[in-house]
Amino acid sequence: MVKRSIVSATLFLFTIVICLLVFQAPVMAGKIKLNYANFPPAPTFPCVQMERWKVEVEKRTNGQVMINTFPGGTLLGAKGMMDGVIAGQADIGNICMAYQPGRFIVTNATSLPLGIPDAKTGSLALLKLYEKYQPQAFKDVVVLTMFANAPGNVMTKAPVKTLDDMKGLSLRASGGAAQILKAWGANPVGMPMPATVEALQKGTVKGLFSSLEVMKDFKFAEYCKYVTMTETVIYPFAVIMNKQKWNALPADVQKVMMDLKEEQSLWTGTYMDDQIQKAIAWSKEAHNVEFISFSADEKAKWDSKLEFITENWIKNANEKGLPAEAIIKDIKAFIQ
Ligand code: DTR
Repeated sequence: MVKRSIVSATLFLFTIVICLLVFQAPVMAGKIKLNYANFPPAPTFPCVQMERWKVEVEKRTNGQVMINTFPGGTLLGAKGMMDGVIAGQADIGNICMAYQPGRFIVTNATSLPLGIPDAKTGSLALLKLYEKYQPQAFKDVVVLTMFANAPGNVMTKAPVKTLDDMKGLSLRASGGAAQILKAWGANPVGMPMPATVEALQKGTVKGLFSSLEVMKDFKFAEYCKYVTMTETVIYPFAVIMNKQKWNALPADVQKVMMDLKEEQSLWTGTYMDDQIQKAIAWSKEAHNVEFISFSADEKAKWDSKLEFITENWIKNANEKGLPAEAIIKDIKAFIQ
């Protein structure tokens, strides 16, 4: 009887240990926990790439690292992201550099009207530029990857076919894009992307300027029945990590993250370009959106209005002691 009880108790304990090992293994193994902050809502491309990176890092470190993701500004918002990561409020964060044109002068050169054709090209050109010039703006963080959205287009409630149609039109734009809309005669209104839904509903803005995946991701196609294909400028993004947290990581974990740097950039650019195609098809089918393309003459007219932007950037960057012409030349070469 006593022998039977001992056997049962041993079996019971054995089962518990096995269950704990099987079900708790990832938790127990996840010795390093990192918080990753992001500013836009979960379904948008900056957050989709964040989830992909989390999965890859956890997998490639065999559960040694656990990443907790915070989309939608739940840990840090767009403007406070860089300083929040430097201060350690989040271990990792995603910044849109174009929201702070004066802070990231070198990398923001990729958001000049230089003819970057898509997100994949933009993402890799941006990363190459960063690697070559190692800008001072990033001296207090470690860059985990960089990527870009696709070129911006004008999404509106009423059709825009010529520069005359743009005159005085209130359009949402963020960061450096405001001067583009101004140069085209529109009235740029700055606001975060999520606030644009309400602004379109209330009529405070008559449209927006951004990459076209937002037609689907934010359902802007419900309000904007017209898209003018200006195909102008990308926005550069960076994923940055707190330096102390980085220094505390084991070398094998650091290697996993560094090996992912370019791969993640390429993955995100490719994902974004794909989303653009899906958003265009969905906007046409589900919401009957009309896409307006320019003749070569009309396109030249719109582009010529933007030439001063690159000229001003060169002047400003030269004054700051940066090799402005070389940076522009490099971006053009990277695009090729
Ligand atoms: N065009 C910029 C950046 C951007 C493009 N798509 C998204 C989605 C979510 C956040 C930012 C962006 C902008 O208009 O903010």
